[in-house]
Amino acid sequence: MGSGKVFSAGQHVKTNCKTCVCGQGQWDCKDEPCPGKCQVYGNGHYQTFDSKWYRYDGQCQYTLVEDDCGTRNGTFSVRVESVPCCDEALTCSRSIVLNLQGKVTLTLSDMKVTRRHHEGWTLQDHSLYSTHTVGLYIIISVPSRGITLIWDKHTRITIELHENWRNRVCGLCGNFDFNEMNDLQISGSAVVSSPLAFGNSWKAATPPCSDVTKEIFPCDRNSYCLAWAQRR
Ligand SMILES: [Ca+2]
Repeated sequence: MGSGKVFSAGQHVKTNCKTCVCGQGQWDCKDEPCPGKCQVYGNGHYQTFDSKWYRYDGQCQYTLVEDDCGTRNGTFSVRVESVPCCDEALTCSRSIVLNLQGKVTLTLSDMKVTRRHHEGWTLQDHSLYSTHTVGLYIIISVPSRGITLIWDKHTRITIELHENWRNRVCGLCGNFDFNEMNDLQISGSAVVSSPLAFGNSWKAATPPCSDVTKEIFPCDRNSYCLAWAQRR
């Protein structure tokens, strides 16, 4: 594969969403669906599934991604909330709430995962998700739904979705339709707006919480806090 490494026949390699098998001195490659990846880190830096970058620094709970999108028959949602620190203008960590089919709620906060099972939870549902610690990260996998959450136990959260979710999700992570131009769509509307109006529209209904009215750049504030927040 051009890396100078020697592979033996039958060996598999995955690269750029292709799976290649070594056979008879050449590679036989098949395209595999590329998962979508959305991430949030630091003081509200976002990259959507369609690779749109923007900044939105709100202190409420927001929908990062869901498949309800106004249909009232959603099967999962991921909500995030910044946990402020220091002079209260910077984000120290994020608390993340994953709801699966209304059956279980997993809350990632204080460097750990807590779970709450709801009515309708059965023993068979235990295989719905798995939780692993890999190095500094906690990884939640929901293989049957093609959903993976990777959390660094502080501010960085990455969500990976199988390509089957293409154009079937919404939230701060965008709609995953491979077009970054339409990612900042206001909740419940087709209007594309500024990061401020867009971010505010994805605020969770409860508890009550104010809109962000102006963008705050952390460098304007306390330089000690900025350095501290970046280390986290
Ligand atoms: Ca899009």
